[in-house]
Amino acid sequence: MTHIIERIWKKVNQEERVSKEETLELMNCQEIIEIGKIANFIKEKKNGKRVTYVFNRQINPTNICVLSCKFCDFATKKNKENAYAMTLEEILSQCSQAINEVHIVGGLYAEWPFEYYLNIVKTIHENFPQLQIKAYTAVEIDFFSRREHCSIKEILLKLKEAGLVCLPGGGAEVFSERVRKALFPFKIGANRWLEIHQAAHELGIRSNATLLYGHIETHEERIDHMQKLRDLQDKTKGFLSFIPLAFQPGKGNVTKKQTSSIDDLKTIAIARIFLDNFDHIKSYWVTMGEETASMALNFGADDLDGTIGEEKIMHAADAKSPSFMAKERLEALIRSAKRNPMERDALYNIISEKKEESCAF
Ligand code: V47
Repeated sequence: MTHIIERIWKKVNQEERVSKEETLELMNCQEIIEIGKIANFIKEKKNGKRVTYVFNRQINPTNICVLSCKFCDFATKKNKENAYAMTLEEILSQCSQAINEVHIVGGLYAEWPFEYYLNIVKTIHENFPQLQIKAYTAVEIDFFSRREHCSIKEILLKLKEAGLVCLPGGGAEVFSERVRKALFPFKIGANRWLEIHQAAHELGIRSNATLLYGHIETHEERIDHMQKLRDLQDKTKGFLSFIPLAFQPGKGNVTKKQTSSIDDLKTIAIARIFLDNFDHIKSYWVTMGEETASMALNFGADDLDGTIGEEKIMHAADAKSPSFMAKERLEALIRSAKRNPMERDALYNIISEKKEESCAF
């Protein structure tokens, strides 16, 4: 066992915080199984053998976007053949009583006033009051606030009143000015993203956080990103989960290479070790693929998102995974990792406990 693994085991056993420098050393260490064991130890201490999943539907109301981020194959312009903008009726037709969460995220469409984005939340909430609405990334919230000339707090309060329960974690990409300038120069940077999530937490709106990795970022930039999230979580305790998103190369404008399973598992495990104040680490099968996503449940992840309905963002970038998953398939993937599947809602409340054969692993 290398020195760094021994040091991390010691710290974890003594419930001491792991530093950025140690985490970087871990990221460069080849002992992937040992790293996984440490992460799994932490995961089991936090939430035992259970792995949650959500019966949800992703809705992307439009792909028309004022931004032109170099890495994004989903966004387009109004005059393009693939451009679409959904009516409220079309959006409603994607909702149903059966699901527990809708996850709404889309382009920044200049022709839609904030009122329309607000109405999406209001209309869903009025028609499906039991359905939890997770909507709009910090990038969209910033767009609304600038166009409406009102504060982030006012925008968030209106959305909350309309029925929004939490914010998704998108738009964070990687908190590096170097990467922002190269890949998404017109999108908000780290400080604004963090300011918006802090404002949400202060209003009692929980949120998630993502990291887009596997493009041009360095290991150090990945850890810096997690450090900023850990610092904010210390202040607010408002984050629900952390979701590493493996980059899908799509048209190949940024890189032609897909991350390896080893990199995916290491990133999940390191997130579990470093983000000691996050309750949940999500394994996102859309970007990692089913097999790696299931393996990640033994590398520190405690949640497998979700049934989804029809995933569009990663599939615009040619993701090889399916675009939706049946509940039964999700449960089977969780069981194949020798974990106990439990359905949750958007806020991670357990909906039903599936007490099948308990898993000794
Ligand atoms: O912000 C865009 C990313 C995000 C690509 O909060 C890409 O529960 C990989 O944030 N390859 C949107 N990623 C999706 C997102 C999300 C997903 C699942 C759950 C939650 C949650 C949030 O997708 C964007 C961007 O970082 N993205 N293009 C791509 N080619």
